[in-house]
Amino acid sequence: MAPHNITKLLLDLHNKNRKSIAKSISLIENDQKIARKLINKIYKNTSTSLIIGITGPAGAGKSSLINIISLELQKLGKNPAILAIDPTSHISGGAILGDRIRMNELTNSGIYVRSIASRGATGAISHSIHNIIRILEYTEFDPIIIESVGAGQTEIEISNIADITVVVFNPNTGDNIQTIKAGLTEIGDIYVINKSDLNGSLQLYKSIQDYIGESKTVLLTSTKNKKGINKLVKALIVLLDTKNKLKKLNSKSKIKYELRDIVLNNIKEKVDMELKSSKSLNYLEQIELKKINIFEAADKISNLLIK
Ligand SMILES: Nc1nc2c(ncn2[C@@H]2O[C@H](COP(=O)(O)OP(=O)(O)O)[C@@H](O)[C@H]2O)c(=O)[nH]1
Ligand SMILES: [Mg+2]
Repeated sequence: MAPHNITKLLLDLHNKNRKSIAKSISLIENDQKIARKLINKIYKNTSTSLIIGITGPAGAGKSSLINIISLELQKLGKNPAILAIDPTSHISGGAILGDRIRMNELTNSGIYVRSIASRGATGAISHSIHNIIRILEYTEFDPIIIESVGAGQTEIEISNIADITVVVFNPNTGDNIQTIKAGLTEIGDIYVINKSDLNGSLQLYKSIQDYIGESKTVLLTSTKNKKGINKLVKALIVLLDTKNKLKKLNSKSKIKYELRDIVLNNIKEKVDMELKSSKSLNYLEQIELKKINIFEAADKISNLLIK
């Protein structure tokens, strides 16, 4: 992209032009070099919004909840944007339509909605997500709501990015205390048992409440019957207010997380390059011929990197 086009893009972004937001996000997803140029220009006006992460198993009702919550937050004067990370979708975007359609009623509301494909490549999404957030911060969306399937199913750990993490369960997907123990119980600020209109939800609610204890909010909701939504919105508003004050305190650990991610990515690129070098290919042959063992070769290649 020519420099004058970046200038134009920046100007459009400054004017909160929708197309320029979409274009910037696509750039971030597809062209790291230009993305970096763009982010450099806006960097000083970012880190300004609160991030709400909504995670939980597929089918729990995350998208349905976000649909309602974001409209409620808007009624209360907030200016939310939504990012849906879909681990099943590919760059072509076919598979993200499900979320698009369900979130359709949002399109006339002014709420910005975008699905991002989580690609297989390690770090790809976590690498771009911070910069996508920056674009939305620059265009003054706040809060930014991120939907992701958790935990461990996408390579990003949403709680490392979000200021507020909401974990959604439902009685349908066979969630029980066992699956719940597997990682999700540590990260939530709010726990939601959705589909309270279905059998088994109350039991699940009680066992999660027992397990989590009094320190965190546990709520029963139904997007179908519009039950429990008000309580959820209220809990979010309270957290948004408190986190706003705490945000400065938290930012160091978040910066460290992203910094580590960028450094790891840089190193990974170097490793991939080195493994393609003639020296490395030579070691590969020697390993195959059992002339050298794999650990010895790995040490030698590592030393090539460090020098
Ligand atoms: N019975 C019932 N179904 C719901 C409720 N909330 C969502 N669903 C349905 O559950 C399915 C998955 O919802 P979705 O929001 O896409 O879940 P996600 O995968 O977590 O984003 C959809 O068919 C929804 O219509 C609810 O409160 N009650
Ligand atoms: Mg969804």
